[in-house]
Amino acid sequence: MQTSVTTIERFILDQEDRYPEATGELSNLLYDIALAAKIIAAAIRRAGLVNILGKQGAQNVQGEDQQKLDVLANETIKNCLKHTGRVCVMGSEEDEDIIPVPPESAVGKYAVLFDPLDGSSNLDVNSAVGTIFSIHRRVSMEGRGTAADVLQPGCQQVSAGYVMYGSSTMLVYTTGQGAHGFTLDPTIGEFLLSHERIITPRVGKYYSVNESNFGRWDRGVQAAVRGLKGDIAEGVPPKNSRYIGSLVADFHRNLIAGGVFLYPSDSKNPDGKLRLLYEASPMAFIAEQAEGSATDGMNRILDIVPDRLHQRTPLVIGSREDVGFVADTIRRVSSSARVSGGVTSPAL
Ligand code: P6P
Repeated sequence: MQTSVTTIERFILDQEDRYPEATGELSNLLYDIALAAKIIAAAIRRAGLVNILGKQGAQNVQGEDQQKLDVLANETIKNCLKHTGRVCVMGSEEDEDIIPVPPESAVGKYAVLFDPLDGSSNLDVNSAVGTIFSIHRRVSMEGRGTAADVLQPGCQQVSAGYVMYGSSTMLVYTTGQGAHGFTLDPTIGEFLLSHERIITPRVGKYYSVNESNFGRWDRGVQAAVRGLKGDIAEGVPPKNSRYIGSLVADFHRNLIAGGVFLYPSDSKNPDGKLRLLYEASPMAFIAEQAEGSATDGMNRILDIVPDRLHQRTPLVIGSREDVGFVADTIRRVSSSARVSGGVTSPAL
């Protein structure tokens, strides 16, 4: 039980003190993001009362119906970051192109990518939604940031995190010194340390996947999911199914309790549905910092070199041994198909 009271600001400063060369810019950038999270949380908490639920009446770059809160969250994050002088460029799920820093603002050394409100289709049914962010150090030498500053592999992230707007509002982040969770105390408007150095169980209780896609998966994925629930001899001890349809909520439950989340590629989404830069990569950084792991089914997410801002990827993430089981099963089925000259395409 946490007894001492540590705000996220104090925690970030204490972590920064370990690096004499730290300038404080990253710490201040994390404060900026925490501020945006408080503003978004307040809007979500009263959304049902001020007619802010529902569709914006427009579609985002992904072709998805924008919720009013999607737009609010996106604008809030941009407005909290663009004038600080800590950012050189931003990328958002809601914006087709990279977002330059306004000409009147100073330019900083960080590139920030974010999914401002992931799972927002759950808002109208009061289910958990989240914000996901990823921070890179710029690679361009001067001036306004460029696409190169955001198109970096996940292993180059300097920080990543998410905010879960659930029964309580939690912010979980890492700067490569472990994954740490803070719970918002709305009575004082502070994120307080509640989960220091999160370690996810090596074997999880849950598996999380949208099984309605089963017929569209290749045979390796089908075998892996059947193995996770104990349907096949080569399986693992059967796990319980939990799937909310909100990446942040499904990931957070599995991070704390142990489990594996899968969004595989399928015949409808051949590259997977989730986005690499502002969903898979930041969550993979956190998972690995919590002694878990994250792959695209076979390969480490953090090693993938992106070439497009909204690039998608299959994702298998969570408890290390469960993620490994999925990869081993996919390899086993693929190799036996090669030997028999069979196919691994969807069985149906
Ligand atoms: P499906 C939400 O739209 C999202 O991007 C993730 O938060 C979530 O994990 C996934 O899509 C759910 O997708 O196809 O199962 O509804």
